[in-house]
Amino acid sequence: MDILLGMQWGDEGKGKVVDVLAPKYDVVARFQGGPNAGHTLEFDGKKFVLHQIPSGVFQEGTSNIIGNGVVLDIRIFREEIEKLEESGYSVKDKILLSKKTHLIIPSHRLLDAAYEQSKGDQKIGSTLKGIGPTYQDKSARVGLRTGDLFAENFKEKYEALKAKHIEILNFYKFDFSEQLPAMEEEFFSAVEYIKTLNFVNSEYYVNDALKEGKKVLAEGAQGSLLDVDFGSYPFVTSSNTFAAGASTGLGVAPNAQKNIYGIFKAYCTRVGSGPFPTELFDKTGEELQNLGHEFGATTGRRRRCGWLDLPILKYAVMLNGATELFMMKADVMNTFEEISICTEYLLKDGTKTTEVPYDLEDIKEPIYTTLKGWNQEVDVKLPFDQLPKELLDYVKFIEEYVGVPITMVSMGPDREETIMK
Ligand code: 2SA
Ligand code: MG
Repeated sequence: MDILLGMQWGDEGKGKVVDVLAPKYDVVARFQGGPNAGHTLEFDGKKFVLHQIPSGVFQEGTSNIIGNGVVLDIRIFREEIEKLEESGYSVKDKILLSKKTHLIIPSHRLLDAAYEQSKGDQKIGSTLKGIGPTYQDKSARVGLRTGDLFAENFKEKYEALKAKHIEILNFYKFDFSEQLPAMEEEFFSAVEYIKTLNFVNSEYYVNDALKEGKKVLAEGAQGSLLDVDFGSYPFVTSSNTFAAGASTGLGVAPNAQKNIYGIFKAYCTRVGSGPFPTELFDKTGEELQNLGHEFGATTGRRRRCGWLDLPILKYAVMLNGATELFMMKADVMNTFEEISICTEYLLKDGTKTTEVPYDLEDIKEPIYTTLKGWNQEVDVKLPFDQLPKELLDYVKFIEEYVGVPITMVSMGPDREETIMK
């Protein structure tokens, strides 16, 4: 099994890469996260944002799995499927669901909002999709799974969980009376719809596929710095976003992993709160934001922007065992005369380090190396080794620092704007 992961704070361009790679795979599987993800795919002049549907869905003959490690909002899921079907893409039959996937119920979303509200200026900047509360219930062993939808007493189980949530909402004095009924109506209508989809024992399905020699791609969501264990805790999401998450989120043993593709942007972005060492608050930051159209694909929020951070990239390479890297959105810096890269941190105690510290807030400032920009439009039809010298120098500098080859450079959102080594 191969795994594709984000090496930064999400939004590295994973959707585009899966779409480019998908023709090589028989199975594409999501293993963590949920509707907080926004994977953007562009082809034939059309743009699609997938939140819960795996990005292999536009390929003929590909099975797309929602793994046990995912948290699923069936209302959003249904809407996504129906929208694609209406635009003429038959996707319903290409999707397979695990019965062990946890359900995001309407009150999970309300809890997400209540928790964020209670945090004041310590907000995580959650997408408010109910991700945290759903994983919380999973760990607390009170959650509901898609397999429960078929139980005769599903309504009872649902009401019991909702009652617990309402107690907490009342504790936080969170007013939910207006929103909840409409959300529930949609939810129960989606329940009937979801039951008509294809359910499988996905751990058997994926392992059997591997045994038969089929190619499986695990599609990560968010990024390594949002991982609940290794990210900038507590400003993280609630799942394991790094490579090991693909094992727990699909039931595939660690020794079955082969290629691990690490996706990173030629610069950095972060949406939501939390530390971001190379964040730029100047004109360059604004330029990256504008030229890169850096807005959240799920919430529309403005993404914070900054220079590429190599200690972080190297940390992500280590945690994930990345075997190759894909550099995305290099075209955004086509007009830059100079490009800075962070290679080290100066800590508040006066020492320097190339390691990611326990608390990113301990960093006083990043130390940069400045390289010459390529400062030109790049012909996307060029072979890799004929790319502008400064762009190749940028690639080489990163490769030497992190010790893993960059085998693809993306120079635009379209499938065609992809240069492979
Ligand atoms: P949550 O909703 O509980 O998982 O939020 C916790 C933190 O994780 C961040 N997070 C993300 N960061 C980048 N991209 C994500 N997906 C969307 C996208 C985000 C959007 O593709 O653009 O549209 O805003 C994503 N999902 C979660 C989040 O900002 C919190 O910091
Ligand atoms: Mg995204």
